[in-house]
Amino acid sequence: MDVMQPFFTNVDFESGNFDPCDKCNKRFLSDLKGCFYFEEEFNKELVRDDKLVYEVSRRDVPLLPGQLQHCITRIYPGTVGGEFFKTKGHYHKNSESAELYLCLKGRGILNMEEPEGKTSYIKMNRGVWSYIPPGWGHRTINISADVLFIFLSVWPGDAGYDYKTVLEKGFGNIFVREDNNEGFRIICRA
Ligand code: S6P
Ligand code: ZN
Repeated sequence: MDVMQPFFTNVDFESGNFDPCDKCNKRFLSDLKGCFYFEEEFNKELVRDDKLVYEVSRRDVPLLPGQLQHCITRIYPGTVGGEFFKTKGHYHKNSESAELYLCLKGRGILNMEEPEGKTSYIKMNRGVWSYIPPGWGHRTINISADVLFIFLSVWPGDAGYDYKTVLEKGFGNIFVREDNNEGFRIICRA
């Protein structure tokens, strides 16, 4: 039987550079259709400039129980009508799969929601290591006006993704910029 070889990745905490990178996914505004609260602003922004919103860099790890998927996500600063740039967000298909997020740089929010509608969020800055329990949908948000938000994730090999539920139901809490550019406020959709 073939034995899987140990391996490592070089991670630059400042830039989020991930080397070697087996899969690098770039998500542009056009990939986030239906994710932002201010739809009219989203459409206008898209015509102006289909900006890069975030990038995910990962190694190839078998999608099997016992394996650990891991990656780096870099979310750029920006807003759509005041709502901060964010990831698409997902539940894990295997709802028994938890996940860990460690913030390396910047200021962000880990926004979570579970199927009954309970909501929770954690403020992330360098050194904050957050635990997403099984069953919670999750999405991350860059709340800085000018700095990348970079975090590292680790999750079970067989977790899988469910993007559909988040796209159809959305999340209850929407994070928007305060007028003074310093912080955020929350719009509750429910
Ligand atoms: C995977 C983990 C992260 C996200 C990444 C992008 O379980 O939660 O690696 O995939 O932050 O977010 P999304 O919602 O586009 O997959
Ligand atoms: Zn996840």
